[in-house]
Amino acid sequence: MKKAWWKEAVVYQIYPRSFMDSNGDGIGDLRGIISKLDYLQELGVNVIWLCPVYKSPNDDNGYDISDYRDIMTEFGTLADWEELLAEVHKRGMKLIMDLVVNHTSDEHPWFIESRKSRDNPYRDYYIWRPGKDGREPNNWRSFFSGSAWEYDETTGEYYLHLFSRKQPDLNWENPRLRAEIYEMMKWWLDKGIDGFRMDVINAISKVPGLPDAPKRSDDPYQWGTEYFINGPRIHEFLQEMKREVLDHYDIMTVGETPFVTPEDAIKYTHEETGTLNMVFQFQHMDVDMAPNSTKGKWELYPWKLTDLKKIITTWQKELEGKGWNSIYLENHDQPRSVSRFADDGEYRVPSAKMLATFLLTLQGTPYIYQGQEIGMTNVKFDSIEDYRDIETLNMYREELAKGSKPEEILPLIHAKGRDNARTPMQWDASENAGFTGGQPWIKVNPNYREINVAQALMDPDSVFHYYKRLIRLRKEMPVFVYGTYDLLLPEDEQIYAYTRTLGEEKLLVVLNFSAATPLFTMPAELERFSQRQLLIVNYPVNDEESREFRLRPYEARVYRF
Ligand code: TEU
Ligand code: CA
Repeated sequence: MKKAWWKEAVVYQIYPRSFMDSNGDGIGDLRGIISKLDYLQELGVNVIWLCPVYKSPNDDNGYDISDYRDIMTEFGTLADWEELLAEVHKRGMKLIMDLVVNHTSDEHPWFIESRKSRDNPYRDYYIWRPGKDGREPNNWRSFFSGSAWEYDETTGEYYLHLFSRKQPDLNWENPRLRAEIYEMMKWWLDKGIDGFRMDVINAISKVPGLPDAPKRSDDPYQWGTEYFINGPRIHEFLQEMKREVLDHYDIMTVGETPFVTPEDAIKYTHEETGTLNMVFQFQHMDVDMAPNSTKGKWELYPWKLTDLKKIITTWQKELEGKGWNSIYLENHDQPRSVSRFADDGEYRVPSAKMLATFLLTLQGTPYIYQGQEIGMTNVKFDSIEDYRDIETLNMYREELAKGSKPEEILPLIHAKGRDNARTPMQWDASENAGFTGGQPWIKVNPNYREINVAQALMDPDSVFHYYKRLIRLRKEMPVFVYGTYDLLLPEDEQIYAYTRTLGEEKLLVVLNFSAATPLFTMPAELERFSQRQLLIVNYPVNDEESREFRLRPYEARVYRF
């Protein structure tokens, strides 16, 4: 397997709006991030992924871009950004930027032109179609509820928007558009950034003709994913991007690619023939979604550890030696992992450490989402008034219109809503968690008095210090990065155990995903090793030498043989 800096990296994801506010307007900003770089350096991460900071009317918090070459006014200026990049590099860290090119804002100058007339030179930058029998051109559903088409009075046609109506999809069939995107990418790369995270990049090629999706539910609008996910020209477009842009820089790229299988992911990330270094897959994020459901993420479904193992193991084994995994348990679109996959109450601290162990001992590049390193949890606001996320608010309205009651919808939002991950970063126990001196744009999680960075830095047994130790181990021992993964105990519903092997070196990872105390027995196949060392554990131990022991709730151990 080839070595690469981006395989050895540990990435930290920043959602700027909620990270740190430097000027008291209640909104996180670039100077706020600069003030926390020492903290990130102490944690030991070496790449920062910055969610969009470009000019945006913020219909979808920066994922609706109105100027690709400028900074959102609320976040600061281009000069602040240049300083951020320099400060990141000064600390030996790297910076990757979000690249959102499936769509722009409807306030982008291209779209303002495009909607003016049917023969405007920018018309073909977007996807316009006439209506069909007085209705939308097809029955596709938007990710953010309702139709994926919006009627525009000026020219009497509809435009496609897979996300909000303020996020019109770009037309990648148009070579002039593609050339403009590549120029824009080079503009940022020439400033010295270290790569891109590419937003829904596998949705940019749509099936010509944009056919209706099969009717799978009573809804008037249906998921049309088979007509735009991994579409017919996707690899051609990415090969072109690679040739024109990516190949000319020493950078890392990660594609956000919903609905991909391992087979698809290998095509994207293959060491010889791929175009991206790695992708974000979503199969493990769907483990708590009912099979064949038409409801998408908005339902409660109890997940099973054996299902999670199957998914992760398939990805670990399928990509081995061919592509490269990215490993994540949460991000700005997902609930908090400690609430979702473990226990955010009595066992919050061991749970968060157990999940940290999982994240940092799989094969692939790990991504830590802001706040995960202190075990931040989901939030339960009582009223829809306190929510800000467009996906959540649109779903709420749609469900109300269908006759659901608020008390039926709120539990779904508490479990799955994107705002779970978007409450402000909890820096200390002072008002508003030290995030802002003003009124935060979204309420802080009321648990900030116990869960915050100041507390975590002071307590040597905190989740933060555990992450720090794990990150250091990963840096020191190549087996964490390059070792092959092999699953043990495939049928166990409580214990997730696996080995990692690189030459003569072997790790054994034992994770208790339950509040029970199951018995663990050292696998016979490891007995040939004369020496064994407990590298890290999230509880005090006095049975380091035992071949058999009871795991405590959410206990995690990593042994080296
Ligand atoms: O998300 C793309 C995506 O697939 C979403 O539908 C995701 O599955 C959903 O948010 C889960 O609830 C990316 C960004 O990460 C997201 O923040 C943006 O809203 C979206 O693209 C549009 O740019
Ligand atoms: Ca601010």
